[in-house]
Amino acid sequence: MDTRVKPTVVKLGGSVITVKDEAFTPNLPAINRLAKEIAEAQLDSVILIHGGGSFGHPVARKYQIVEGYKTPGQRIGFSKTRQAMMTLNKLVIDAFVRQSLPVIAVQPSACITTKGGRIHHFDVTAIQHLLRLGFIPVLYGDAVLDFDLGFTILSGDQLTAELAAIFNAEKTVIAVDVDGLFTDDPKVNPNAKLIHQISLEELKGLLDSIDEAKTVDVTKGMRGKITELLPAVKRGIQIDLVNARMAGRLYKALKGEKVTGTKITRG
Ligand code: IP8
Repeated sequence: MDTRVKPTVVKLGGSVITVKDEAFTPNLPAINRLAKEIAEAQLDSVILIHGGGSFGHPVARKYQIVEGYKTPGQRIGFSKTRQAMMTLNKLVIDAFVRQSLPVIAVQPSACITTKGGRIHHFDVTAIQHLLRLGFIPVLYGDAVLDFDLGFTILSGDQLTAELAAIFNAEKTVIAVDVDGLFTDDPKVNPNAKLIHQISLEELKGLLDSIDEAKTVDVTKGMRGKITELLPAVKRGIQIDLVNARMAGRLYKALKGEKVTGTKITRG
């Protein structure tokens, strides 16, 4: 039990672990492969977070959970959003246990309260204790209680940045369904180039030009993702964006090997 080990924070994007445009459809081969890649990386300390994909987002959108409590009819939507996330979380947990990784689900809505959509109170006692014992805490974007809004949606990305900062992460790897950040939208502009490395300053300039994902995400696609991650970068935590649809990229990023992707650094 070594309390000095800095954890690696890994976020598995919902677009990787689910089939994004088919409601409640997990991408089980991807979940199993990613569990295997993380197991093979043999890291000393890991915190895992996953997104909502086609589980959390469609339900949250239908009941307008991110906007907060307005009508009693939304309450069942809050329950269903939480239930959808627990269902997806169970699939993730099952896959990791099959790889003999000691994962423990930590329910974000039970230890986090937000204020105006931002994390306000976060009881990390259990996560701290789990890490000390060598477990892998697994959290996820969730429907949470909010001091101002009644309730809202906490994105896995805000949670990732917060955990990386609180636990002073060794590094943070974000597994997405694209190769990384591009100079322009590669689907529209064939001359768009992958940015291999970018500093905080350069990133701020680029942010305005990043197109919002045209998907059912209630937590705002790529621009939202990067904006959420900025506080961790500001604290000097390196962020690696890799395409986890491609076998082996997450593994390489975890091991610090040369890999196609975008490295975001403070300096
Ligand atoms: O997919 C949001 O988490 P994200 C999860 O990381 C829900 O943005 C409940 C929609």
